[in-house]
Amino acid sequence: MTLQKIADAMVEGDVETGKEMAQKALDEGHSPNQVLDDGVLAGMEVVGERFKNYEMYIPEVLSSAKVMHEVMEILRPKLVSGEQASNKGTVVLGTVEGDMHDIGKNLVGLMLEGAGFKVIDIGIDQPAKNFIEAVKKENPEVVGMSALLTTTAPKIKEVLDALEAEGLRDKVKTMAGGAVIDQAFVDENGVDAYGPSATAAMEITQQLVDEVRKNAS
Ligand code: B12
Repeated sequence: MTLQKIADAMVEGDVETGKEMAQKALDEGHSPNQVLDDGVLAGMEVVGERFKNYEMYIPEVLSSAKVMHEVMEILRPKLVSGEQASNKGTVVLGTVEGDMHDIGKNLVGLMLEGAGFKVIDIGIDQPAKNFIEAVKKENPEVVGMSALLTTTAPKIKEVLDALEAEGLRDKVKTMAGGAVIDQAFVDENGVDAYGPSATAAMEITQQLVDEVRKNAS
């Protein structure tokens, strides 16, 4: 089945097959979301498991990430539809300091853009001061933080503390996600919302934007 072949190509780090099968899946009538969920993310799940069990190592995982990137280039125009409503809300999005993982963050950004939000992606390995700078410059309703390592999760709290210190904590809502983040972490650290997936991020962002706008009016 074509979607399975995309997942296999992800695991094998086979860019050409990945791209070919993604195009074929779309031609066969699979929706871009199906290709994403049952092809790309299904493949990434296997990669994650194998990495955890030392059956795959960093260079191989990077090859899988490359396949994902290339397939996403095919899906991007289809996921980011015409629904670009500039007034829907702005999100500053970044991976916290010391953390280089960006696949999940990029996916969240892509889906949010697709849903019509303006996304300011400040990138990976971003210290709290860079989040603050972006908030001052872009005046977003929402700040989204990604962390995938036990060692970098505490950096989320640093961003929150910096927002507080700068008197910005009441002006924005915050959300966080990534492999080591869960509802308990978010509750304990005072983040406004936990985003388990890019799909969830779309709904959460809408709720947070609504809350900020309600409080401001
Ligand atoms: C790919 C990967 C890498 C790649 C990253 C490539 C890249 N460009 O991102 C490479 C090979 C570079 C890498 C390096 C390392 N990694 Co790594 N990596 C992974 C892996 C296999 C997959 C992550 C991924 O991309 N998943 C796919 C995406 C789509 O899912 P996601 O990230 O979870 O994102 C989704 C949700 O979480 C959510 N989300 C994510 N962010 C946000 C943000 C917001 C605001 C919201 C709302 C939602 C949200 O939505 C996303 C989309 O649905 C994970 C395994 C895992 N289970 O996560 C390990 C993993 C995260 N890595 C791990 C480790 C240990 C490392 C290294 C330390 C390894 C080493 N010894 O050097 C280094 C650290 C480098 C650094 N300083 O950051 C561990 C972390 C363990 C821990 N508890 O700390 C994991 C869990 C693997 C494991 N089980 O051991 N890694």
